[in-house]
Amino acid sequence: MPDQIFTPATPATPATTPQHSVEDYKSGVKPTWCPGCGDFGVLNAVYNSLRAKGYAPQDVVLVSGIGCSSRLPFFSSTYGFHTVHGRTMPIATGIKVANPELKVLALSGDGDAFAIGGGHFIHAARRNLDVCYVIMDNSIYGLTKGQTSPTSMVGFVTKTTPKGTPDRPVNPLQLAMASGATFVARAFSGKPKELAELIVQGIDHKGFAIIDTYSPCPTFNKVNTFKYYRDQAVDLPRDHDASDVMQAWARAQSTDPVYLGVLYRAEGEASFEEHIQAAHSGTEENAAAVMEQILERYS
Ligand SMILES: Cc1ncc(C[n+]2csc(CCOP(=O)(O)OP(=O)(O)O)c2C)c(N)n1
Ligand code: SF4
Ligand SMILES: [Mg+2]
Repeated sequence: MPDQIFTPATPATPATTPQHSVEDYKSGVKPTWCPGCGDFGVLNAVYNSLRAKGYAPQDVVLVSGIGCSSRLPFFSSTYGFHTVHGRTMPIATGIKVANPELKVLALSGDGDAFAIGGGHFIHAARRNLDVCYVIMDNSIYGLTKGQTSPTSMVGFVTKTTPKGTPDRPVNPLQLAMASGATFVARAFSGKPKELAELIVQGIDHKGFAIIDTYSPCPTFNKVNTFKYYRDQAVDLPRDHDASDVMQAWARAQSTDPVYLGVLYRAEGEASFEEHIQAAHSGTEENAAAVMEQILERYS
């Protein structure tokens, strides 16, 4: 069996001198979000993370679904693909497999990611697709004017649940971990500097990186406001061990407080693209050896 089928884990990104300014990543299209929307903070964090990485705009693709949050690619000079509701992951997968050199950042809402796109989310996670996925989680459907979403809390009152929803919310971090994601983080758009740093880490991570980002909708969600998250959210303790899945699970479960930062990270796993490339480059023997190595890893 060949010694080295998988590409070695990506080394930590060396400190780069940014060659671009934030202005280079702006499309010139003025964001159409309501005043005070949390998604402005996410957009700023995306610009700053790309600047920190020093990427040329033409080397980056922002992929989104449908929703207020999914408009984000319009406001960037990078390539962008505003797809179909819930189909952020299939399109990101196709782009990444067709051209693994492209830097693919996926961005969408909680409805897009966990309702109509929930099945795709799980499969992208278990394949360890090498994509960083920032979910702008406002616990509501903003674009369609305020319906209950998969992350709305029990009792949440909207037009679709006038007596309050009886359904328990999806916990995005636990869903990601249970599905096999190898980088699982939570952020808050009211802390865009920290979010930008997390996006850089998510991009640098080899494999599926999700950053569930509280991004308030002041127009339709009067409960989960900036103040609500400021009061509830704290940074992870310094001694948090992100390699300990049980510790990560417990802290993802916590509601008082809720934790911000990288809860879980598994290094060194091969990505979906690497599996595909290795299996399809070379001989039948090589493909068989790749499968043998995969089985060894997960046995
Ligand atoms: C197949 C399909 N079903 C439903 C819709 C209607 N629709 C558009 S956006 C959306 C939900 C958006 O919520 P979310 O993803 O949380 O994004 P937000 O607007 O809150 O940022 C829905 C149900 C659609 N466009 N396409
Ligand atoms: S409806 Fe809500 S999510 Fe949509 S732009 Fe307005 S504040 Fe933002
Ligand atoms: Mg939403």
